[in-house]
Amino acid sequence: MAAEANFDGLVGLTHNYGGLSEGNLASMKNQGAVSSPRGAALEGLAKMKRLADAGLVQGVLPPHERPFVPFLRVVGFTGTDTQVLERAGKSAPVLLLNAASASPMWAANAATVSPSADASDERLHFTPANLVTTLHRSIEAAQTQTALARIFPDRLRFVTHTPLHPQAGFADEGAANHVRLCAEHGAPGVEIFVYGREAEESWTGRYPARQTLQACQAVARAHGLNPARTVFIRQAQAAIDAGAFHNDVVCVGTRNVLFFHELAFENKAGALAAIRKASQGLFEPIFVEVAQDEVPIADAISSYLFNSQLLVWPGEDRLVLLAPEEVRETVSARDWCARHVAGNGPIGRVDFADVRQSMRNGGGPACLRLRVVLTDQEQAAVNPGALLTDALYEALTGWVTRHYRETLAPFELADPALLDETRAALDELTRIMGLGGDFYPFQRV
Ligand code: SUG
Repeated sequence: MAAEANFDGLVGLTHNYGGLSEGNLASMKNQGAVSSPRGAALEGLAKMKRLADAGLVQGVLPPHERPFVPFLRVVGFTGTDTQVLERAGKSAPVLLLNAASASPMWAANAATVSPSADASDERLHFTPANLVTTLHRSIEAAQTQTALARIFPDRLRFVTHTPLHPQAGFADEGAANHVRLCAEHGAPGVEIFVYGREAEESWTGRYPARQTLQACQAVARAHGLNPARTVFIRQAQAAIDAGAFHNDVVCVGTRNVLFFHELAFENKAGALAAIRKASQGLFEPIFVEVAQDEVPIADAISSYLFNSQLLVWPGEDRLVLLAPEEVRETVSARDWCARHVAGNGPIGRVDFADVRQSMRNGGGPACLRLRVVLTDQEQAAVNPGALLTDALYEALTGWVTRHYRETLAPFELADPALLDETRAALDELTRIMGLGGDFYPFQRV
């Protein structure tokens, strides 16, 4: 047996609105707003707990060390850690914002994952995303690689690759641009990689295209995927221009169901034909397309209808869509959901999660999780400290309540007390989750 586990990024202590992501409309709009790190972390934990309580396998990916002083040293700041922080805060506040983002919370960008059923060596493969398009996210890959290697330690079953070469031609944003369809999670599937541009092309879009075809091909090669079961699809430039900075803002799929907006792909007919062809003999794909007339792309992007978790829910025949609260508040998206559920479509229920703190940075329920299909044996080989039990949930909510600030304004990121608070908290977290006392760079000096 195999199950699709969701590993959610635990929101870090520096969660803030830095306005760092060009083309991510929510991030741009909320720049400078006061955030609630504690509220954000508790919202995320509540979502994890809901899935665990329903009987789904739920994992946790730890936050990264932020503000990340080693990055500030690389860009020329010197002195004690406190001095580095103060100097950066005074003379280069934007660099400090980049060093302090809690962006690793969006675990869909942590890595691309291929289940063992798809890989030629029958191991489960992870390629941490290099995230080179944005400065603040390009800092993530090394720690993500460490985290995956600690959480999935068994070398006979799991492979954590080195991130792709960190250059624009290999720009990679991980599972946010990757969809896997299959008959059952444990059966061989079709892996769909969605890219915005090619490495050599001169990009003329309004906003950056964060994923290249060449990055997708490199990941598929490294994972040993069957070329006949692998599809590369180009994202529509119109979608990126409208604010779909990742494909998962306009598309999500699970099992044999692909749920997407009419304007998601550059050549829709070609994309669907390629998926049909790659699925032959494995399963019949079901396409649930939402027309521009029903939900205009601007509504899809502001509500994050497609950035929902599409789940095989224990005890239910049809799929469950766990959508952000904002879908309920957007008439076109809400009405579409009501019509679909009332019909015979593959989605039988739409439920809502309040992840507003994350949404204000452009991160919906689906951004917050990395899906990992695990066979029973693989699940037994996962570091148990990273799997959400009632006890871990209690420990983490207590830890958040003790250590996280209620509010945080971007100018407060230079506060030396914040650095001490984050380090004390993360040090304790490595014990709670059994990650080892040398998990974070600050623990190794
Ligand atoms: O990469 N926001 C993230 C949101 C990631 C959403 N993930 C998926 N779609 N899978 C990003 O743009 C904003 C940070 C700031 O502005 O402070 C940010 O990084």
